[in-house]
Amino acid sequence: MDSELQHIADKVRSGRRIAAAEALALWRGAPLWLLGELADGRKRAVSGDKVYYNRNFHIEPTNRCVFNCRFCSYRRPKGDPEAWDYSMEEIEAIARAHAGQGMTEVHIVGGVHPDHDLDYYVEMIRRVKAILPEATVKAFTAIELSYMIRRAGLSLEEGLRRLREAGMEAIPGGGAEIFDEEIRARICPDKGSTAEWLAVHEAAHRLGIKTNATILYGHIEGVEHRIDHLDRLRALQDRTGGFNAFIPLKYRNYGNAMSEVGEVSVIEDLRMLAMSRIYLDNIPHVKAYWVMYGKATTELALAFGADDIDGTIDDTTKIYSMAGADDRRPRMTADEMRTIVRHAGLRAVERDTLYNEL
Ligand code: V47
Repeated sequence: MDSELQHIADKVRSGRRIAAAEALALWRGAPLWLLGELADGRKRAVSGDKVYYNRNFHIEPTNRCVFNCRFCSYRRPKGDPEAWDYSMEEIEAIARAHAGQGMTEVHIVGGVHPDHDLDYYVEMIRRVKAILPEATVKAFTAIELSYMIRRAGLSLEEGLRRLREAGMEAIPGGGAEIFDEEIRARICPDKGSTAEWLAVHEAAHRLGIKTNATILYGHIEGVEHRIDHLDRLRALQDRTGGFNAFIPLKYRNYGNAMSEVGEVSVIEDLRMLAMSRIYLDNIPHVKAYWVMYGKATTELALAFGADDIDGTIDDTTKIYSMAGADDRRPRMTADEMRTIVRHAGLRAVERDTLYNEL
């Protein structure tokens, strides 16, 4: 191994922060086993031999959306046979179908609907929370939030406060895609901007609302854009400390306007996961979202820095099945999740949304 790589590896092993240029050198020069060793070391320093999972389900109120992201396989225009737009009663019925089953989290995200206002979303959260008072509502991507709050003519803080009063206790990491403005303009030209995404999370953190972060990788971006994305998250986390988890999302190419772009390999997935753990020294959890990787790759991911595999899902999200994920009806029991963790030689721990151990 050359001396530059050796020096960077030693820095990571001793828990020191690496710079963006060092991360690029590591990415370009390090074999997979080295990234795995370094990421596993960082993971163990944070969470030992634990791997977290939770009991959750999703509500996706609509796949109509004012934005038209080229990577999205999910959006449908009004009137399309595959478009859905649930009424408040249908949303309540989904919540009711999951009551009394030990669910600790309801994850609500969907398209950015053209007609609904902030009051509608406040009411939605209130009704879901009334049915599942024991579950944490983790709701709306920063893009949805920015749109609904701006439309209401409120500041981000005012809007987030209203949603929190209704029962929104955490914010998921979607909508981040890729922060580099040029690449973002090519894959989702009309979507809410990088600055908007970061501003919503910063405002939430100021109010004490914990959030997650994602990256959409493996399309037309380069490694330097991935590192830049991680770097902007690390800088925000230095200021606020409000991110709980980072979730690298692999671009899937089925049924969207960028289908000619291939999908990256499992090796690339593991390198991305490891680099996320190594670079994000201030975000405690790195999630291998099993719905996106599939179960086999999720097991592998646990040797590359991930300490979380997300939840039971119960076939309630279509984002990935519509984009080509192997699992068309994603669902796992808590026992299956524990088995995956055991296969990786680690210890499964059930958590709630805020990583309290249950
Ligand atoms: O923002 C959309 C991604 C995200 C595709 O916070 C695609 O705990 C790949 O953010 N190929 C939404 N990805 C999902 C998400 C998420 C999932 C699980 C847990 C959490 C959390 C957050 O899905 C979107 C976008 O980046 N996405 N289309 C696609 N074709």
